[in-house]
Amino acid sequence: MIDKTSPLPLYYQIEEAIKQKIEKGDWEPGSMISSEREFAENYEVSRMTVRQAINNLVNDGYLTRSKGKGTFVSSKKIEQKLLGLTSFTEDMKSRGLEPASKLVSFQKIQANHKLAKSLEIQPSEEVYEIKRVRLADDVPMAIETTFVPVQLLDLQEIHLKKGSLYSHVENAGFYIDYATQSLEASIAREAESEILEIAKGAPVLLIQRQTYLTTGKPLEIVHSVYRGDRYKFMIDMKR
Ligand code: 16G
Repeated sequence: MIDKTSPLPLYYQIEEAIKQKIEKGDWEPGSMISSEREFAENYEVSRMTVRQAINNLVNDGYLTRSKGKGTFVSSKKIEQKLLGLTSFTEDMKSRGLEPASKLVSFQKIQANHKLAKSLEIQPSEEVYEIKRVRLADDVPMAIETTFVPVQLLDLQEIHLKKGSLYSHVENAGFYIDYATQSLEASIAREAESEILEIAKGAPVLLIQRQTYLTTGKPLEIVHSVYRGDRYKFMIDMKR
């Protein structure tokens, strides 16, 4: 309940009360929450105060606003451990979610200097450029642009539309060894927000991965844009 004599701001107390209901599971993901007016009446505060609490919870990913419909409890974020080197297909399956890909474009391009250096090939050698939207249970999670040297293996649309790139690579007799990866915060640009079905300017995570085979050769360079409201990356640390 709200304590009006507390030094804690009212909006913060409301925010915490709503957060608790979501975290305890009293309010299920996907359910619609009361209107600002109803909250204001229940808590006997102004609508401005309620709005501030709700805005913060939307920004933190606990709630999602749907234009003309209302405000809903968000789905739980996918927690991804940054430990094993796994594929999107494996990650989703291990959570009981159905992975899928929309192949946006697939072409052979000539590597520019930077790409050639990272993939350890000669500049102007060909690379596959693969743009995919990755979905879990039909919900878009990430946009991925992958570069793979053409001389390494044969890739066809079919391998990318239905299957997993990593499975294809392994079925072709390669062993994937390790990767280096970076993560940084950003905001969704217009085109990205449309594909990911989020608001323009919503938080996203930019992830870059460079993966190596056991032969020591680079397999891929991947630039991805992950939805900030659906993903949480976890790292275990030991002192
Ligand atoms: C993940 C990897 C990506 C890899 C893809 C293969 C991250 C940030 N990226 O999305 O580098 O190419 O899996 O997925 O985790 P697939 O085998 O399902 O096609």
